[in-house]
Amino acid sequence: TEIATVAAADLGASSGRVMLARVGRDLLDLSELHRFGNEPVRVGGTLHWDVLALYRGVLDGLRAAGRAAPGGLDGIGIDSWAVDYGLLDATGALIGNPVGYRDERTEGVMARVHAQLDPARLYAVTGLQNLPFNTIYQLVAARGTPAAAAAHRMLLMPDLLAYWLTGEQGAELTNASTTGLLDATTGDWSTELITALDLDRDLFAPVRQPGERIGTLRPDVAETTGLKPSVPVLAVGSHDTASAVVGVPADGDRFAYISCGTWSLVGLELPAPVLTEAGRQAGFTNEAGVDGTVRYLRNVMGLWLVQESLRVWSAQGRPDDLAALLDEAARQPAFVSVVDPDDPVFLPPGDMPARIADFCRRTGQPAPASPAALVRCIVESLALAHARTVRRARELADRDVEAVHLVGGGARNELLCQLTADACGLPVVAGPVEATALGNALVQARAIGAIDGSLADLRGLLRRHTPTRRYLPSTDPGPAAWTGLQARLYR
Ligand code: ADP
Ligand code: LRH
Repeated sequence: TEIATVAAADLGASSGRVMLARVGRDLLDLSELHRFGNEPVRVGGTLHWDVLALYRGVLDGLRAAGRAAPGGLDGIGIDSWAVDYGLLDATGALIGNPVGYRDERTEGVMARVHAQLDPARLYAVTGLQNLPFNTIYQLVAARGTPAAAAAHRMLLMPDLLAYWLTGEQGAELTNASTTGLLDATTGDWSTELITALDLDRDLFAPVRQPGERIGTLRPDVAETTGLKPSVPVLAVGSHDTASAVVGVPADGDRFAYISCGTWSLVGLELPAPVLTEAGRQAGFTNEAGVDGTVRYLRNVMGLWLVQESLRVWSAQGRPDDLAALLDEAARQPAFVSVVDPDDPVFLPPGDMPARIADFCRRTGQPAPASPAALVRCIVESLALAHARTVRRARELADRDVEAVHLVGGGARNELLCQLTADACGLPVVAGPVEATALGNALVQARAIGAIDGSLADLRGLLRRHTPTRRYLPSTDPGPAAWTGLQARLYR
C-alpha cells in the first residue's frame, strides 16, 4: 500500500471521535467524521460509562468512514482513556455496565491493598504510580460481587470495543501497563500480583503489541457499517496517552510533553524505566509506550476542573461558554489565588467551583469572585502544576529539555499555553489538538507498510504536515513571580 486510508476511533473521557486519516511517505491528513459526547451516568449510586452509546458512536463513525473512503478502509484502530474495563461471562457477553474510574467504590481500597502488598514492591514490578482508580484497585473493590463471580474475562475499554468489532480478545500492551497488574520487565501479566490478590489469572487476556493485527470485522459489523468484512482492526497504542505521545511533533529527544485534555499527562519519553524511590514518592509512573519506549509521567488533574465547573454553571443557568469565559479570564488580574489541582478533593465529580473556593479560603487566599476569576484561578493553577511537574521529571530522569509540547484539546486554550510557557520558562509548542488520533493513525499506517521508520520518523511526518503554534515565555512577570506563587502551595 502506498497510501493508507485508516479510521482512528479515539474515546476521551469527555468526548469520542472517529477520524479518517490518509497517510503516506509524504502525506498526512486527518478529517473528523463523527464526534459524540461521553457522559457518565449514575445508576443506583454507581457512576457508569454508557459503553453501548460509545460503541454506537464508533459504529456510526465507521459507517461515515466507509462513505468518505469509497476505495475502502485499510485499517481501524481504537484508543481510549486508561484503567477502565468490562467483564465478560463464559459466553463472552458483557456483565453489567462498566464502572467509571471516578466512582467512589475504590475509596480506601488502595490502603487495604498496600497493607497486604508493599507499595515499593508493587512499584518495582509494575513501575506504575499509585492512583486510587488503577484497575488493580477497581478489581479488588469488586472482588466477591456477583458480577466478579460470573466473570471469565476482563477487557479494557479499547480491547472490549475491538472484541465487539472482531470477536477477538486480547490486551494491548500500552493500556495494560496502566492496570497495576502488568510486569514491566516481562511485558506480561504479573502472576505474582494476581495470585497475591486472589484474582483469577484467566481473567487476563493474552497481551498484544501495538501494530499487531487483531482480526477482521464480524459479518454483522460489516453489514451494519457498510464496510467490507476483510477490513482489519489493528492494535495501536490503545491507551490514548500512548497514542498522544506518538503524535507529539517533536524534533530530537530533548522535549517534555503535556497531553492536555480531561487530564494533563506531563512527562518525558524515555528508553528505559526510572524506578527510583524519589520518583515513586513524587508520583511518577513508567507506562509502556509504543516501540518499547517508556512514558515517564505524572497525572495532573487537568481541564477536568474546567469541565466540571462548566457543568455545574450550566445546571445553575449561569454562563457556561468556554471561549467567552477564557477571553474574560485572560483580562482578570494575575496571581490572585491558586490551588493544587492534584488535591484528591478535586477527583470525584461534583461542585468544583465550591471546592475551589473552599481550597482558596483554607489556604488564606481570596475565593474567586466570578466564573471568569475562577477560570483564571484554574488555568494559573494548571500552568503552575505543569511547570512543577516538568521540572520534577527533568530532575528525576536527569534529562535536558528544550521545549514543552502541549497536545490535545488544551492546545486550543491560548491562555493556558502562554501561562504554561511562562511558568516553565521554556517555549511551549502547542498542537496538534488531535495528536491522539494522529498517533493512532500513524501506527496503523506503519503496520500496513504505507510508511516505515522509528517514532522520530513518524514525528518528522507530523512536523511537515500539522501546524503548531509556538509560545515563548514572557519576561513580565518573570520566573520569580511563578516561584513565589509556587511557594504558596508547595513547600
Ligand atoms: P479528552 O480526550 O480527555 O476527552 P480533549 O483532548 O478532547 O479531552 O480536550 C477537551 C478539552 O479541550 C475541553 O475540556 C476544553 O477544556 C478544551 N477545549 C476544547 N475546545 C476548546 C476551545 N475552542 N478553546 C479552549 N479550550 C478548548
Ligand atoms: C487520559 C487518561 C490518563 C489516565 C486517565 C484514566 O485520557 O488515559 O492517561 O491516567 O485517562
